[in-house]
Amino acid sequence: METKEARVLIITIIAKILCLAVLVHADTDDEIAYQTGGTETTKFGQAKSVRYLLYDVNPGEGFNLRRDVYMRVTTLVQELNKEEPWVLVLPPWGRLYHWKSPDLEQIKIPWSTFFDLPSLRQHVPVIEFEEYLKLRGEPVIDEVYYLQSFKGGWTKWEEKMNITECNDRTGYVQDEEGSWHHWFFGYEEVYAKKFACLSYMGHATFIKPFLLKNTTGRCVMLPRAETLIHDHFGDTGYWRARRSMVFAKHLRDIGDKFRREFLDSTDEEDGTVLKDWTDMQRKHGEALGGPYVGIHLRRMDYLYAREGNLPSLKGAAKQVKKILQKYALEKVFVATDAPSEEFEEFKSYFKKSKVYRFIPSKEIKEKYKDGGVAIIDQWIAAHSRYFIGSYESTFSFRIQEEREILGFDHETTFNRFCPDDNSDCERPSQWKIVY
Ligand code: GFB
Repeated sequence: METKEARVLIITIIAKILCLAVLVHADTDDEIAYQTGGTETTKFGQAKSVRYLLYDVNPGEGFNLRRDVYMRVTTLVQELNKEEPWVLVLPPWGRLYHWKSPDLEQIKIPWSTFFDLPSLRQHVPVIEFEEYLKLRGEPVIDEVYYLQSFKGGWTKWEEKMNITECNDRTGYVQDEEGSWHHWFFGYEEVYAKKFACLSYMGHATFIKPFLLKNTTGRCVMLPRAETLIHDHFGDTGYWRARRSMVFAKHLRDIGDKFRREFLDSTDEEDGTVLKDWTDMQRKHGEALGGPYVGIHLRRMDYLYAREGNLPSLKGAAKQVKKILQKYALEKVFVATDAPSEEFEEFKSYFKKSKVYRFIPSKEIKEKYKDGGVAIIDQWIAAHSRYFIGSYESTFSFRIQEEREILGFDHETTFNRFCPDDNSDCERPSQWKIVY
């Protein structure tokens, strides 16, 4: 090897080692390997102690809005990491209004049940709540800032925040020693050292200076994080966060098996082979999808929450039949929260075509709960040749996003069921993927 080349090689190796030393360092207390996500390269003069950000969402919100809140919080975590190392602590899943299956214990569910953690970590550093408790060695959250709107609402939108009295009952209770107690995802032993209400109007990253300058605790929690609004909706950062939310492999595998066995659908033939999300950039139309129409037929509480915007079961079947004919397809996959009688009624309107629904085994249900079964439904519906969703359902929106990631043509993705009396209803907004 020539001397010049050898020199270049040595310099490259040293540069790589230096780079790794900056990106990955062990915190002396926690021994946690820390790495920033995405393309950001964080520069710290000295290794600083890792701080933890934990959040929670209004108990009434459903699974798919919670996924959106996660994305907003990751934007904040990315910004914080430009100054000092922060790790996002993932709030355990549980007690969701829509998770009603009897005989299932649906609390303290880790994110790994639903999502692929290594994929999440390629965007921002995250750990499970139980990992945090282990690292910390004590069930403590240092500071809790309960986000709330400004009393009296607002007439002019402006970014502002202020520690104020709590507007409503928060459920946080202080004991004689001064510690604060709450549900804390079902972990009874967890307590907080400090609690305050923070009136807030602003984007997610507007709280960054407050966290950096006005808080000192190792772990800061922000309940009601849905108060933080997206910094930028639909931009590259939004889609990076969304793309990192890859479903857990065990759920994808179950969905893929169902596609293969009942819907003649495989990734190779359908053009939907999944790659590491950081390397995946499909053009619209590259994905063909399996030979079936996928629908999300939201029922239950939606029937009164979106009254007037949903079709009858017969009306929905009529709309599906049109698409089956247009695309020369014979199979329908139904993702739905409908009780079985409603599904049977819907099915009865099809004489020639085959209509399928994923029915989980006892084992799948016990292992992956209602949330896992819903994800399997989303996964199968997302791989269809043509998708029809329900009006303004975040469950349908997430399927549409999944299809954007997979590379489907818009025509086959941004569709919704129209009410019976308006067959020409407005199409859903088209939030197209950007890289
Ligand atoms: O996900 P989500 O916020 O969507 O809430 P919407 C709906 C929940 O119902 C899901 C179940 O997370 C599932 O647990 N669910 C809905 C389904 N559709 C399906 C399906 O096709 N298959 C399976 N397996 N489960 C909003 C809620 O729901 O609707 C609000 O977020 C409120 O809290 C409003 O209830 C009326 O955006 O559709």
